[in-house]
Amino acid sequence: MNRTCILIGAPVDSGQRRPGCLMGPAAYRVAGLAATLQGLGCTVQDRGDVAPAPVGDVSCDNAAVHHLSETIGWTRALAEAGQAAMADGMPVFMGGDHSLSLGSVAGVAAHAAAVGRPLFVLWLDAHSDFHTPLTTSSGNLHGTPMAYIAGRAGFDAFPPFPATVPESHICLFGIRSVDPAEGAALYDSEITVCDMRVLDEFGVVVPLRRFLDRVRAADGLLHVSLDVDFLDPAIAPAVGTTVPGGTTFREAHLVMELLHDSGLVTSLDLVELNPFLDERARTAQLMVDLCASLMGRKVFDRPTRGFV
Ligand code: EXY
Ligand code: MN
Ligand code: MN
Ligand code: MN
Repeated sequence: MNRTCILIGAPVDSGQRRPGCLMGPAAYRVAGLAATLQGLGCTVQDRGDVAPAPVGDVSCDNAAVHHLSETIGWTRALAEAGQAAMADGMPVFMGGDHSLSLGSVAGVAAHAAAVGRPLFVLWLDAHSDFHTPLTTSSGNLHGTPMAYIAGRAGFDAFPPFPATVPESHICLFGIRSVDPAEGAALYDSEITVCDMRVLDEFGVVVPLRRFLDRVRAADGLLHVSLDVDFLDPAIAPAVGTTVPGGTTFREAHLVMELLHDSGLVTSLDLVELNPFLDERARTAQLMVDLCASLMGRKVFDRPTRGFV
């Protein structure tokens, strides 16, 4: 795993209607994300907050969609920042709502294409985020990035996605809220869906290892998108789209620990933290601690002989 972390502030609030996600990057800084990663031996560069590129008026055929130009502006700016950061280390996008992944993954995909390596995406989320601007009824563009990344139609107003991620390279993990239009599109796709039913039945280890084996076999780059609502609301209340029945504290840490052990992760989104909804910063702190597990913090540095 690249030990140089490039922090990129993405105070994006345009992809949904409840204000507050724009405070996310500041909360991660106050919660000590940089110092935590440095304490684990990482080199950390904080490149500050990105600003959206100026975009004129644009429209789409769905009147429910709001803040389209602003979201396209973020997509452009974050794709550029992300592609540049990939050349220097592991970008960590501090959001910001999940519409930021329209840009972050576009930048990472452009880099992957330039270096000739396949890109894989692990989506840790309660939601599938598989709407297009034409199918969303909420009009909230944070529900669309997965469809953009997978090259679905309906994103004409957006910059063309640089290199579509094949569906067989995408894994949705932890999902438990899928709208009918998303479900129909997913049903006909080759995207791997590890919903909560799968995780209840098999735990997080087996399904995650299977996906990671595919990444390794293809010598792929791996982008991880961590939505706060992947976690159960009882441990992570600071998100506007809570869904009961999420992953527990230990399941989430175990996912991060397995990702660390794999050595495969090359970029990371931290999305949907709304510090205005937090309780004494416990969600922000948990997200920082999950990053620490991803970068190698261990409960105990046990000998490799195992536990028996
Ligand atoms: N599917 C719902 C919608 O499209 O409005 C909810 C989307 C929530 C998206 C959050 C970020 O994961
Ligand atoms: Mn606004
Ligand atoms: Mn999401
Ligand atoms: Mn979500």
